Amino acid sequence: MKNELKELAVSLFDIDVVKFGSFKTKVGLETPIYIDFRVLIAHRKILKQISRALWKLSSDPDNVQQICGVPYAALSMADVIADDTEKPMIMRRKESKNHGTKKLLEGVYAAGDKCVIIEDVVTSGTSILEVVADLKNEGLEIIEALVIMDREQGGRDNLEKSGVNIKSLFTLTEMMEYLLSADKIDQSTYDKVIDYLKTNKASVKIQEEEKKNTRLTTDFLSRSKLAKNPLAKKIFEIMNEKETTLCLAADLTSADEIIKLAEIAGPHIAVLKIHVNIIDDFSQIFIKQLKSLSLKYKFLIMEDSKFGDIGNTVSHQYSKGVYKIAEWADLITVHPVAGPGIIDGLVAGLNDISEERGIFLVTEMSSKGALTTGSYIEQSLSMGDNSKLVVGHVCQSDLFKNPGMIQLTPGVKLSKDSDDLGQQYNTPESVVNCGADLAVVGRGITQATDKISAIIKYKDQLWSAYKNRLS
Ligand code: S5P
Repeated sequence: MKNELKELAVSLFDIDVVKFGSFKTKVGLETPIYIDFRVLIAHRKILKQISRALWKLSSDPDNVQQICGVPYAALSMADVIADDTEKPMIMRRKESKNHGTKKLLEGVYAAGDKCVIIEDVVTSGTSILEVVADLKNEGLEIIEALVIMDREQGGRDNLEKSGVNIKSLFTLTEMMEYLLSADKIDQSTYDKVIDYLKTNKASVKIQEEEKKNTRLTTDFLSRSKLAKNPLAKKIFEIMNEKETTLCLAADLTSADEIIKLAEIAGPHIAVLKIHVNIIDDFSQIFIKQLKSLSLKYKFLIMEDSKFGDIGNTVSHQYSKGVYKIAEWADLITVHPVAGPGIIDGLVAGLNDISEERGIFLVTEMSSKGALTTGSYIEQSLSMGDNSKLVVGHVCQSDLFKNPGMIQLTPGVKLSKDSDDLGQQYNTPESVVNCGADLAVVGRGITQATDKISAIIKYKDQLWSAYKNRLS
C-alpha cells in the first residue's frame, strides 16, 4: 500500500492537484500549499486509482448500503466507488432547493441504511459533520467517513469527538514525505509546509478554546452570582437547591386540574408554565391557589403569552384585562419581533408592581419550519443583552455565552419524536447537551398515565445530563 500511495501522491502532484507557492485561503490566510481535487474529473485513470485506493480503507465493505459523496470534488470519487461496487449513491446538496420538495438528500434510501461518506479533504471536519447531521436526520446510520487527505488541522479530533470514525489515504505530512522522497519537492518546500502545519495547529487550538461555551460547564450556583436580573438569580438558586431543571408546561384547560398537577409536581420542578388563555374557568381564586403552591414548594410561575405587539399594546396586555398577568406571573415569554420597544412597553406595564419580574425572549422556536433564523436570532440576542428585564432566551441550541442568562428549551420527550402539528421533540440528554438550562416538558408529563413517575423520570434524566455537562 505504501508504494501505491507514493505513486498516487506523485500522480496528484503531476496533475497539479497539489501545488506549492504562496496562496490565500478562503478566509484570507497565507498558505504554502494548495490542494484542489476538482481537477481529477479531467484525469479519469488517476480518479479511478484514487477512488479504488480509498475504498480499500472501508472497514466493512460488504455491509455498506449507501455511498454518500460530498459535493463537489468527492462526487466523482463516490461515483466510481458506487459503480465498482454496484451500491447506490446518495448526495447531500450544498443548499436545499427553495422550491419543490426542499430535499437535502438526493438518492433512493431508507431509514436504517448503513452509509459511508466520501470526502476529498478534511480540515476542521465541519462539512462532514453537517452531512452526518442531515444523514442522521433521515435515519441513516453512518459507518465511517473515508477521506483522501487529512490536513491535520483538527478535523480528525472533531469528528471522533462527535462519534464519527474517519479514515484517510494521506495526512498532509505523509503526502509531503512521499513527494520529498520522490524528489518532487525540495527540503525547503517540505520544511515550509511542515512549519505552516505546526503554527496552524497551534492557532486551531486557540480558536477552539475561544469557541468553547463556558456557560455550559459552569454550575448554577456560580452562575447565580453572575445574573443581572434578580429573578434569573432566583431560578439558578432554585435549580441548585431542588436539583431540578424541569419547567412543567401545565397546558391543561381546567383550573382544578392544573392545581392538582401543581400539587404533585411542586417539589420536583423549578418553574410551572401555563397558557392562561386556554383555561376555561380562569379566576383570581385559581391564581391565589397557584401562588400559594409556588411559595409552599418554591417554584416560579411563568405565563407563556408570547407577547408580540407594539410597546403600548403589550403594556396593557401585561397589566390589564381579565388576567392582569403582571400581578402574578414571575416570568413571561416575549417574541422580539416588534423590536426593543416591546421591552419598554413591558417595563411600563410593571409600573405598579413591586415584586421582581423577568422575561424570556423567544429567540428560536421548536416547531418545524419556524421563521426564527439568521439575523432574527442575532437581533433577539442583542435585545436580551441590552435589557435587565430579560432573564434568558427560549431556544433550541447554545446560541449565547453569557453565564448569567438562562436557556429555556421546549420540545422535550423521552424519545426523539414529533406531533402532527409541527412540534419537534428531542431527548432530555440531547437538549441539555445543546445548552438547555431549564427544559420544558408538557405532554410528556400531562398525558402520562402515572404522572408522578413521569415527572421524576424527566427531572432525574435532566439533572444527570446537567451534571455530566459540567464535567
Ligand atoms: O418554541 C417553543 C416555545 C415554547 S414556549 N416551542 C414550544 O413548544 N413552547 C411551549 O412549550 C409550548 O407552547 C408548550 O406550552 C410547551 C411544549 O409542550 P409539549 O406538550 O410539546 O411538551
